[in-house]
This record gives sequence, C-alpha cells and structure tokens, in this order.
Amino acid sequence: MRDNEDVVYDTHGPRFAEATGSLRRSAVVLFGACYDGTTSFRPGARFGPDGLRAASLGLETYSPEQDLDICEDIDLVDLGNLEIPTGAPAPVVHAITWAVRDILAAGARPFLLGGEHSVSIGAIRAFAEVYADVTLVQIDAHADLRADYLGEPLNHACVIRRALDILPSENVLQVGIRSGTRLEFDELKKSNRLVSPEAKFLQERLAETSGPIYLTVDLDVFDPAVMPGTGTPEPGGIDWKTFAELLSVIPTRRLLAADVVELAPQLDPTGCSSVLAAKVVREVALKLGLKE
Ligand SMILES: [Mn+2]
Repeated sequence: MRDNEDVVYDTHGPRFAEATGSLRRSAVVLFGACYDGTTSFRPGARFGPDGLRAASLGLETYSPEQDLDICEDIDLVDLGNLEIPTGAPAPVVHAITWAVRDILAAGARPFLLGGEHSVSIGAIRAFAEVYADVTLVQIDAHADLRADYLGEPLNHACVIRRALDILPSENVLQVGIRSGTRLEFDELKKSNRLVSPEAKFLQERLAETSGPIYLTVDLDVFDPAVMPGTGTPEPGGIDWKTFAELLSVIPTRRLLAADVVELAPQLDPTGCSSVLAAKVVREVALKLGLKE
C-alpha cells in the first residue's frame, strides 16, 4: 500500500498562469493527474493538465465576470503533476487521495486538474473524510452511476456511484446530465438528484444543504460545438454563459474543493477547447480562493 511519502510532484513543467510555489495555508492548490487509463472511447485526457497550462498563458488573469484577478486577489499555487503510475486506476486513485489529504491538512483548498473523471474519486474520498457533510455538485453530460464498467469499479463511468458509496443521496446534485442508461435515468428521476442546467434550479437545490461544496466539472457538459476536445462528447450541451451563471449561484464561502476533468487537448486541433477549459479553471479558482 502506498502512503503519503509517495506524494511526489513533477515540478519541471509549466504551471497554470505561471503560479509556481509550495503548499501553504489558504492557498488554492492546483495539481495535475495525467491519467486516462479507463477511457472507453477517445483517449487523450492524460494531456489535459499540460494543455490547460499552455492555454492559461494566453488567457488574461483578470475575470471581468467576477471582477477578480487570479494573480492579485487570491493565493494560487500550481504544484505540477502528481507522479502516478499508468495502467489500472486503483493506485492512481490512492495517490490522489493522499495528495488531497496533504493539501487539506495544510489548510489549503485542493483543485485537481484531470485527467479522466476517475481521478475525482480519490479527491472526493479525501475531502469527505474531513467534511462528512459535503455537498457534491457534479456538472457533467453523463450520469456516471454504473456500479462498474467493463468489470472496473473505478472506471470514469462510475464516479458518482463511488461518491454515493460514502455520501447520502441528498448531498449529491447532478447538473446537466443528458446521457446514461435507462437504469441510470430511472435512478436519477427517483432520487431527485438530477438538476436541469439552469442557475435558478441549482440555486434552489443548493439552499437545501448548508455544508461545504466539492465541485466536479466534467468538461463534456459543454456542447461539442464549443468543447470537441474531450473523450466522450455528447450533443445538446451547455455554453459558456450557462456555465458562468451556474457557477455564480454556488455560494463562494461554501466552495472548498474542485476538479476540472476530461480535457483531451489533441482532439481539438484549433486549441479552442483548451482555452475554454482554462477559462473554466480560472473562474473556479477565483471562487475557490476568495473566502473573506
Ligand atoms: Mn463524467
């Protein structure tokens, strides 16, 4: 079994918005998990973290929507990419669990860059250890409710099922879901977890809980017209404006951890998917970083 001594980062590459530095209290701590070992359709999410960083260099650090700047108004650190093995997901999920435990123990706020969606499993587990009353907000095209997929319980299609192993159903909100099996949709309808991707609905549902929020953004929630650079594109998705409105109703004081997953930059030769994804990271980081 790995332990926290195995939490090692590759510090040689570029960082998001050139935010180098070390783990410290109150910082928003980015780290990459370059993993796409369970991808079932189009691989390439392992290049997501570095694609996000490359795109961040062409993006303003100032957000007009939030009137905040990631270099001036929050303490942002990008630790680099977590060293993880290729192959089966279990050691990867385990390493990410330890990495997020370290970040939370330092009093900082974890922000994981995927990688495919299975990387979120480790981060959600570590967060729920510290915050048992967590509300998990999933913004995604896919239900991700399979017990296992192709025999693998840590598959990217099982992320929310694994979260439901440890969280009560009423603490999970599934926003923008438009793809899944009949069984998954039957469960979504019965469980009341499905939230239409409109800010007013998300706001209403978030008012039913009061604990800290973990936000997981699977970029395939966006329409393939604006986000073709992802492993499992699904027609009928949201645009930037809808995403910004959804984010705006998440109470800033409650948002304590996040991940953005499933960018496969090489699947979009225009590079626009990476730019959109980097803008998502900038906006989420600002919300995560502003607490006073
Ligand atoms: Mn997903």
